[in-house]
Amino acid sequence: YITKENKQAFHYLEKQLYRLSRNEHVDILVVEDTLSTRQHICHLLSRHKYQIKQAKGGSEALQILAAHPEISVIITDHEMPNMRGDELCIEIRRLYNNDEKAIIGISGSNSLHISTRFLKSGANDFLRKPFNSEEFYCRLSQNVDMLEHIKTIRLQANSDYLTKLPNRRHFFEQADKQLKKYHAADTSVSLAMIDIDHFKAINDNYGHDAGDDVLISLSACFSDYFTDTLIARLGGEEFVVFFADTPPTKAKQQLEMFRLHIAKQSPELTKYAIPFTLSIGYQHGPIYDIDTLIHQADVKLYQAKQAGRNRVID
Ligand code: GH3
Ligand code: MG
Ligand code: MG
Ligand code: MG
Ligand code: MG
Repeated sequence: YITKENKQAFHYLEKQLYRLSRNEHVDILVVEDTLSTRQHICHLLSRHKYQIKQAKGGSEALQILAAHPEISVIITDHEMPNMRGDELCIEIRRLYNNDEKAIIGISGSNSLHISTRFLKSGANDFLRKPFNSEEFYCRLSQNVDMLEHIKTIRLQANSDYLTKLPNRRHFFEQADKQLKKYHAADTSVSLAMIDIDHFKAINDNYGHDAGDDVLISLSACFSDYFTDTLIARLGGEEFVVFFADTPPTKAKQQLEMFRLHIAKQSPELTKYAIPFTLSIGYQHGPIYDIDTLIHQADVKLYQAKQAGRNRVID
């Protein structure tokens, strides 16, 4: 029978197994000038299935980091010719935030100040050489866990839970950036507001779950019709498509094809075979203020509703 102890052991094993399969996608850079130490660390890393890159010094490390953005953890020695470990930390922190890369300093020096120096320079953790391999693995995986948590939280903060589309927050942040970029390049942008027709009636007739399914099914269709766009669920049954650098004729054509596809295929797309249609308001620039762009597209959307729904107004 299952005791509390072997339940705990099982849980621990499960976690270890998860980490081993995860580590195959974790890229680590080892910066160490002493060959034997470098080989030892790489050996430990490969036993836990991490992906490994190596550098003999700071400048080589920076080159490798620039060429391999997938590297998420840097393990660096302190005493190295040309650049010390703490100097490398400062340089890495100038270029990369600590929510995207973790740094673990290592040193064989007896000085009590090395760990402080590392931490003050932007390192997340420190190990004194020679180190216990279990401690090495623990500190490393805790740092990888931390980066993973940040990634998950960021993704959750930016996506809509129901449809998995980018959410309102993500949309406004990104649209603002893109507007600035395209304004600078003097390229005109455009935007479409998309609203499901009589959605309240769908909820009333088929139930809230069926309504949810309509939202999910519709959301899954966007990527088939729009490329190079920023798509988001703004709220309720309202979606936005931001076209950067798409000529208006092409954008309108894509919207019209999307509207037609939904009008024709919606019963096949949804779990409960629910027919539904879309009203779309399209506004073309040059407008480089997101609120104004949305407001203008909203006016067109309102016109589409007034004109009988299931149409694009530009
Ligand atoms: P119109 O054609 O004028 O747009 O009419 P409508 O019924 O689509 O618009 P209205 O704004 O009256 O109703 C929108 C409905 O969407 C009301 C709200 O309960 C429903 N709704 C909003 N968010 C969700 C959701 O996440 N799931 C479901 N199932 N319904 C939602
Ligand atoms: Mg050294
Ligand atoms: Mg409405
Ligand atoms: Mg609606
Ligand atoms: Mg609405």
